[in-house]
Amino acid sequence: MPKEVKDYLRLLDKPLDESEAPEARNSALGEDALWHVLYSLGQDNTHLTERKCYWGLVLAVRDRMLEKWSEVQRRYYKNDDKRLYYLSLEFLPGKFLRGNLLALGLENEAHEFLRERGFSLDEIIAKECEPGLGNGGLGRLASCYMDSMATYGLPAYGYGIRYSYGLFRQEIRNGQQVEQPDNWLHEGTHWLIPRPYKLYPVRFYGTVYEWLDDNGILRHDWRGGDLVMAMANDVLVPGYRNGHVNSVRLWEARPHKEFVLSSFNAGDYIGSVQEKISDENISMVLYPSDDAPEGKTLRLKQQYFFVAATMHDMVRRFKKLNKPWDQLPEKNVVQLNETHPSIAIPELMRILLDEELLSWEEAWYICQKLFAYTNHTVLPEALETWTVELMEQLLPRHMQIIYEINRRFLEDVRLHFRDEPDLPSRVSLITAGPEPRVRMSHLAIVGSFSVNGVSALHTQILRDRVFHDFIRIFPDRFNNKTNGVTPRRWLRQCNVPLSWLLSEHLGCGWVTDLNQLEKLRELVDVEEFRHDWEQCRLTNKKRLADYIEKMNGITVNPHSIFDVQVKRFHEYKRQLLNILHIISLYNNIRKKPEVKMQPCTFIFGGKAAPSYRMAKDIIYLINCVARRVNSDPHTRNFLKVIFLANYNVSLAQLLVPATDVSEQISTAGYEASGTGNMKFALNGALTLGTRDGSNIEIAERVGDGNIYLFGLCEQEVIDLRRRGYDPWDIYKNDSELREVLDMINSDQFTPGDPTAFSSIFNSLLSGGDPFMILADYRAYVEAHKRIAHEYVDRELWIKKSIMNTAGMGFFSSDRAIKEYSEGIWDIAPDV
Ligand code: NBG
Repeated sequence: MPKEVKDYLRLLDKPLDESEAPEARNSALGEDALWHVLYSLGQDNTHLTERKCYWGLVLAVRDRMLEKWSEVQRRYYKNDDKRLYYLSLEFLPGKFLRGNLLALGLENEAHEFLRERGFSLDEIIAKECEPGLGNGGLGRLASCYMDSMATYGLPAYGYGIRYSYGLFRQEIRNGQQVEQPDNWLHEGTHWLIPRPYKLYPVRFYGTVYEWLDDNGILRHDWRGGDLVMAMANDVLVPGYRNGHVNSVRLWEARPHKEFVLSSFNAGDYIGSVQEKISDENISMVLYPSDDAPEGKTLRLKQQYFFVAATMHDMVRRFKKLNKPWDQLPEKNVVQLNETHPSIAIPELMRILLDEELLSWEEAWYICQKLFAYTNHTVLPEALETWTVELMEQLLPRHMQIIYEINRRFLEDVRLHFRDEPDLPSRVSLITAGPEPRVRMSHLAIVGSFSVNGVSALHTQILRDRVFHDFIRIFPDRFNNKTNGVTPRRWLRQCNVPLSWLLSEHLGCGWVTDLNQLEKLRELVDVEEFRHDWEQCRLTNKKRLADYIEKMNGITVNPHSIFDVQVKRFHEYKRQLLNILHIISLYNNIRKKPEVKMQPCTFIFGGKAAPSYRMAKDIIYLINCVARRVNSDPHTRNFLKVIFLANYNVSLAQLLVPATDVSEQISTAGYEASGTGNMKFALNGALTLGTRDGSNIEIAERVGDGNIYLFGLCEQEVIDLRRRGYDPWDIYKNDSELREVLDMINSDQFTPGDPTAFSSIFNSLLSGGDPFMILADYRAYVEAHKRIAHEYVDRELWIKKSIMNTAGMGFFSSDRAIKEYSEGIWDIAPDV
């Protein structure tokens, strides 16, 4: 293909494979879109606007997915497939239109339809709104997994909550984070299919009554309290070019009674509407905390609300089959994404015991064969617990069941571990003390047949430390499933230039078989290929530079190193380490202006939980440093610091393909896996990382020479802490670092306000530096020096970049989902 044509297509962002023949259908996509503008939207379709075209297209695409979806559902019943229920309180699907067009092979047609009417697909997609129904890694992982399940053809359903407000929209005002509501449904969305007839009651509070059945067995009946209705909304998830469509069912809270008639009659109009408002509150808003639970009643209500509706749905489908109950786990498996949905275990027990009148033994046998639990964090403060008092109030029957599960479990433990009198209290589902709490992770472990971690190191830490006692009790229950990311969104969709280049040389198979990227190793020595590789990267960097110019009003040099750290703000992720190093770079340039430095653009993005003071202070520090550095005429040709507001999936899609250096610098032992690291390396960025989470596995696959690992490993972090770690020693001995810290502890970055960052300074020194930032500082600086040195050698750098992409096949979510389905779920594709 002549070069000019290639470049032209790159710019146009046109579809890359000619095999994209749309599925046979009588009418064209554009015709259907026009039809929908008139008949579904009820608008004149002779005068088209961008908005009308968008929604018309959405409905036409949806039609095609629905046809496949209903076929697939019928097949599940006909083939009597075992089904997977993936329960997650968070999903972060990103924008829908492009991904769905790509999966169905309709991108070309949509493009033409819009072009003929004077609109552009890219521009329309830029305006599409993104549902932020998750906080970060956990929610995005759930969406990558839904994509892979559909592409693999698994009989699977996602389940979650249709929050009216997703994670807050972040604005930066005077350098500080300001949270704004994310009203993503303000204009409605046709990607959600409401099912007003799929409506289940969910109970809260109330009283448990006891009665004796015909066999003299004590039975329980939970009655009274408040009822809320759960209404289904389905989002369709198409597989990639395989005619398979699954769905994610998101529950929306609806008032049980539209109006409470008695108060209405008494003239209390507001009072009667009040009840409606508080019922709907349950699905109103996503809790904005990542890696830290929010111990509020409403959060527990959300958890039970969605779990109760989901178990109801599963039982309803199972009952249609007329099979005995012991077949429930043969025909279904439930994956709990973190402990958030673990109330499902006592809820299913309640259904089987109280409604289906099974014996405890039968019910427990079923549960233990049905549930599997994924743990995503080792932070002690993030392990979820609820007070017994709240549970007893809100879910009295479930609390009784948890007591009974615990009683039987501890009896067993005492029997098998007679010489360890402390063990029962350590593994108990309920803590001792004046305010006893239910440990949700213990409930999830005891009630599941599988417990998995999300990277090799993380699973090892679960075994050695966090759940050590349980390993001995349930030796076969624990396993690892290293996370993965979908190549459809994280390469094919977000990096069109590189996708072109890959398909030209390797064919299109890599999109569903990422191991084919291995073949890139044969191309590293081909000069023309390296040249094209670099051109692709430059195209992406220019696109990002344009965005930065537009959003932040700052010009950045696309030939500078784009060094990116985007993720939630958390002390353990150590954005602070990054900014400390930037300040010292700044000092060096000012002191030695004669030394020519490789220009560098440091880019940050991410949200802090609104109540996490320290994380917000760090955002403020970065912005204050940015303001100073970017406006300093001595340094601004060499150093730029950019904070991009409102980091989300769409912004990640722009950043990932334009990044040279991916910062993955958590304190070793703290990041369960990370998935951002995978997206960057897949797109040819080089990782600067600690030996933490899946960084270790990335290094194994891309090769030690193609990644910059630095700092203490997990064991060294523990050892140093045990030996006694004093950050003051480092402060005293490292003059460069001391200067940086003293600047933070003065008004250098906040003229007139010398105490703005004293909390940060204090935490790093008198606070003992809990995340070992100073301990890793020197090693981090040295790694950066190596990077600046090697980046200049373009041939070397591009080879390393190619070797990164080549080695990332393993980190496809397709691989992860295959491992889950073979190793845990025991389900097979139905395609
Ligand atoms: C996060 C971890 C990440 C991991 C994702 C997905 C939570 C509770 N955990 O390291 O911090 O990549 O889960 O597994 O959000």
